[in-house]
Amino acid sequence: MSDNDVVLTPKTKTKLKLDKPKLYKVILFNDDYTPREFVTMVLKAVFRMSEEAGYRVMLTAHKLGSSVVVVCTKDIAETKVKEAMDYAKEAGFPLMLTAEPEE
Ligand code: TYC
Repeated sequence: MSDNDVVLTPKTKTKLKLDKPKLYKVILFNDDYTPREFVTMVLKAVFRMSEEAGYRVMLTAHKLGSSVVVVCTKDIAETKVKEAMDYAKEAGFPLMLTAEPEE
C-alpha cells in the first residue's frame, strides 16, 4: 500500500432504538352531583368529542361507574385530566378523571 492510499475504516453505526412511548388511558368516573349536560360539555370542550360521542362516554360512566375517554401519551392525558377537572372545580362540581398507564 503506497503512502497516499486512503484507508476507509467503516464506522460502526449504533442505531438508537427508542422505546415506544407508554400509553395512558383517561378514565371518567361517575358521581351523583355533576349534571349529565355538564359532563358532555366538558368532554366536547376538552377532548374535542362530538355531542354524540361525548354523550355516549358520559352515559357509560353514569351507568357503569367509569368509562375510558381516550388513550394517548402521558403528557396529553395528564394535561386533559387537569383541564377537565379545572372546568368542574370552577363550576363547583366534583367531576373526577384520572390518567392511568395501559397494561
Ligand atoms: N351521575 C350524574 C347524574 O346523574 C351524571 C354523571 C355522568 C356524572 C357521568 C359524572 O362521569 C359522570 N347527574
